[in-house]
Amino acid sequence: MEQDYLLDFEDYFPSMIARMGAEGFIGELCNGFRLLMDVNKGLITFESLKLNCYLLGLDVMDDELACMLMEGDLDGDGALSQMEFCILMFRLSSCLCTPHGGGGGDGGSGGSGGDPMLMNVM
Ligand SMILES: [Ca+2]
Repeated sequence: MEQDYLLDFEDYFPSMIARMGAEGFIGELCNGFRLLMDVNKGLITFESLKLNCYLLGLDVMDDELACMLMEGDLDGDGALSQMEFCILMFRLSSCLCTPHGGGGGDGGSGGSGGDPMLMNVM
C-alpha cells in the first residue's frame, strides 16, 4: 500500500489539492515526511532519504536525492525539516500544475535582435 502511495504521489498532487484543500494536503505531506525521515532526528537527511527510498523500493539516484535536499533545505543545515519538506512539495506540485512547468534553463536569450512584437509596434 505504502509503496503505491509513494509511487503515485506526484501523479495525484494536483487533484489531491483540489479535493481536500491545502490543509488536508499538508496532512498527506506529513505522512510522506514521516515515511522518509530519520526517526531519531525527526528530519529527512541524505542517509534517511536514501535508506527509506531503498526500503520503499524506489530507485532514486544519489544525485537526485542530493538535489532534492539542496532544493528544499532553506536554513542550510543539510537536512529537511517537516516545514521545509512541505514547502518543497508545494513548490514541486505548483510546477506540475502549470502547463509550462518551470523546466529548463535552455538559455537561448542571446537574440535581442528582431523581436516581432517590437517590429509591429514600430
Ligand atoms: Ca534544513
